[in-house]
Amino acid sequence: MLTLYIGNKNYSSWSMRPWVLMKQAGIPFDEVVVRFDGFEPQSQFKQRMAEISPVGKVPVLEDDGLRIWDSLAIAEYLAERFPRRQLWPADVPARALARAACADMHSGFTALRSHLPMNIEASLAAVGERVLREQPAVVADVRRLESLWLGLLEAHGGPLLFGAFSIADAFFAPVASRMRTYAVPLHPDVQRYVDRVLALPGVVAWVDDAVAEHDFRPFEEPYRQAAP
Ligand SMILES: N[C@@H](CCC(=O)N[C@@H](CS)C(=O)NCC(=O)O)C(=O)O
Repeated sequence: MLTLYIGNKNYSSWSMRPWVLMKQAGIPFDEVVVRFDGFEPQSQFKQRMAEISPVGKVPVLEDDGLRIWDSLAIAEYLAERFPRRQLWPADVPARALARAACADMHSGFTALRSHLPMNIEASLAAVGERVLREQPAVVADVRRLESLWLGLLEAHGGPLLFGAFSIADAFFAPVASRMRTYAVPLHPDVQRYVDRVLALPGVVAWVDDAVAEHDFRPFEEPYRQAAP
């Protein structure tokens, strides 16, 4: 049995990716939530994660004693372990582009990630409007995402980035959630893609759990002062 170690569902965008991937692909697993109480070395989170991962971060996937850290490595492992689930596109060029898109998300879009952190239960339209007004780098990230998604949707005919659900959609699911939280205005076709991602059963299941968490973590909250 697979075990996935994750952080708080409301905040942990990196945990969301493999969790959604496995749920959506029908891969059974147990989850262990390691609650965020801070990322200082003395925090319970870091002390617990130090026992599980060499980098002390979530997510970590455990399979029969093997522990894999890092969301992208986990996705690659799952694709190899469950080849029939076709987690990557079957076509070689499409697969290469799907990997490029995931790697891009994994290492890029830093302005968007830092100014619009994932906060599933929150509705922060006014913050989104202000950030887009004051942070040209965030606008540039959103525009680049739009053009990446539009190009892939057009090339593969939708409804998801590579036609059927793939790792790429799981990797962009936290971004789709940010678009909703911060009410980011989007090209209509991009908005439809975001809505489709947010309606995937695996994403809905994660969002439902996140909303039920009721675990306000001040250090993850640059924009809200107190629990709703
Ligand atoms: N590149 C890593 C990033 C993992 C990551 O940064 N996870 C956050 C939670 S969403 C974390 O554990 N942070 C703890 C820390 O920064 O010490 C991945 O893709 O898994």
